Amino acid sequence: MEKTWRWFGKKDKITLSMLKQIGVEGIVTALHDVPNGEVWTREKIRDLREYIESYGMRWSVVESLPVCESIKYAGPDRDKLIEKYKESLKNLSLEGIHTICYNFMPVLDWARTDLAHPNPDGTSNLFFSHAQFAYFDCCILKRENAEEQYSQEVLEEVEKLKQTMTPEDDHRLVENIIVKTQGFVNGNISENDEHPVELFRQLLDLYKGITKDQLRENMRYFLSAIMPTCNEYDMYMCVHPDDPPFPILGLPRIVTCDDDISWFLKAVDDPHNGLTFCAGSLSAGAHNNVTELARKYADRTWFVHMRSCKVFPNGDFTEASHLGGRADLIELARIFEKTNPNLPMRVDHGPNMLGDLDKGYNAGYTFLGRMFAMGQVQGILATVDRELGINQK
Ligand code: DNO
Repeated sequence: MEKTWRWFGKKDKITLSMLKQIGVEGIVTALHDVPNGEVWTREKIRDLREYIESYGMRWSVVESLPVCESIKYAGPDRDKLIEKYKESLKNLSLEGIHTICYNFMPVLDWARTDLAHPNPDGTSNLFFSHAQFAYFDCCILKRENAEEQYSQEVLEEVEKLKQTMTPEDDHRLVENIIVKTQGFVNGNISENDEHPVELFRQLLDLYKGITKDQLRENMRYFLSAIMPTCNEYDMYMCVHPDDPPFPILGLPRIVTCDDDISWFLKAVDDPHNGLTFCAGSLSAGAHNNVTELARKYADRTWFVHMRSCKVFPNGDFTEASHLGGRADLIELARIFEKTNPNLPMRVDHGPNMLGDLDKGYNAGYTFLGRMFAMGQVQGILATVDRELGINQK
């Protein structure tokens, strides 16, 4: 696979010359300064592409070309926004970029409750706790009837949290769930918003009463509308699985498991409609057999996130070592190398280690942690390639 790295543009503290030194071949990025829903112009795309190329790398994948909420909940302006999306796709193609990662998660792109959950070895990882999330939902957000969605065990944990959480803890939880994990991925809420919880409530209201079937239908509508453009300009759309891969906040999630993946691939049965195989997101659900999913969907996968999660008996999960957890990254490397040794791959997140936390990197996107993971994955790939008789680049 092509060794790529998510880079957040010229303002990223991690520079392209640093990445060149650690074996990165391709860059995964987006026009982070263009507001959601606006057309990406050829000039802006070209400027960034040429900058990346001046460091001897290529712009391999766009992550993400954001799909506006209004397209997801079928707002009155969705057709207008879809036209703009098509325009951006066309401009990217004319600049030689053909792989587009996006997601169809309502409101919240990805969710974690703890961004520095300590490991025994002194590193820390991103973590998701059902009890903390339920506490956020029921006691901070105060979503109507939220309690109905949680098990008795989780609600008992929430009661305990009510006794122990300080205002500072509440603040940190809000930051973790709706600010720090969202802003930098072109989310709806940024560090500059003064009332993130209020804003978040308004966003959730947009989806009031939406069912899984309706959300699926909205995804089918979007994909069908852009497919002629994807065909004409050879654009490979790859949806990112929902992270975590189960419903949260009373909202449906539609890219969480075998049945969901099979549904959206068939709903618009065109090779340009494909998957980002995020082993991290998929392995966070105990219902997923990640290796089987990779075997089944490798031929419609256009981008891979090599990451693994450990799931605890109560469903909480932590981001594991790239050599551990539920996703067997060695077997996944075999499957994807056999299917297409040029498939772009990134290690996704890495642990916080050796001072990463003091640097203020985006949550999950550390330098040393990701570099360490990248070294491990490079080793896996070199071994698998030797096994398969594939020449290393
Ligand atoms: C988080 C990421 C997501 C992902 C988007 C793709 O680290 O996996 O933000 O980039 O959902 O649209």
